[in-house]
Amino acid sequence: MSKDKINRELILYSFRRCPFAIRARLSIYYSKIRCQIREISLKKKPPEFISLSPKATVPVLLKEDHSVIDESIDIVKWILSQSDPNELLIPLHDKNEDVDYFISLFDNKFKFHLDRYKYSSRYDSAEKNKHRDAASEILELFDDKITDTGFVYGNKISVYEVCILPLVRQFMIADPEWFEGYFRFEKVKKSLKSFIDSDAFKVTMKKYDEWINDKSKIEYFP
Ligand SMILES: N[C@@H](CCC(=O)N[C@@H](CS)C(=O)NCC(=O)O)C(=O)O
Repeated sequence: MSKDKINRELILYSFRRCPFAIRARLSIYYSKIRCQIREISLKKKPPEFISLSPKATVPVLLKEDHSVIDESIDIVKWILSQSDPNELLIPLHDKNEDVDYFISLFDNKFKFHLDRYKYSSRYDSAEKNKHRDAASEILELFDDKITDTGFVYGNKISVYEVCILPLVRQFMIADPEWFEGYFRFEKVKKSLKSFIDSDAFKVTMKKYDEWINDKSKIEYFP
């Protein structure tokens, strides 16, 4: 590979509020690896971003060798395979755990109902509560997995919380009053609250100016 093809730094294309980008930033935070961050507009995606990954969804990680990872779960696994001081990936090595299946349940089925609940006016307003209840059924499975320690695996945060809680947060935000008053899965509620109160989350939600092109200011995360 020619020298000019090598980036000196990892570059993450991100969007602050996207739950998948939050997941990727959290894993970078926990890896203790620093990367360049480019906060982009989803309404006006930079051409460079689209050419790196034509499906054009955030997050996208551009590696030092110029290869691209454009699925959040793959960014989580890759960055933590480089450095995982908090051992977040441990459940992946436990043959009694099906981490990929459980997270994909949230990425697909849960996200499907979440979108139709949170953005019901774009879909079918009459079906809003039906989708809320279908998403709640999946959250019940998450609640069942949370142990007395308050965590899914062992007594600390793992890849489960990093990947799933950003999506649960979206569910809460769809109707905070309903969530506070009527959502009945207390372990999920508690887990979400301590996640939102954590330093990791605060750092992960830091605001950056929009990146437009190579002339924009270089920003770093964390
Ligand atoms: N499966 C993808 C999903 C990423 C995704 O859907 N991101 C949304 C934002 S939350 C996005 O970029 N949508 C494209 C758009 O809005 O144009 C992943 O996990 O990385």
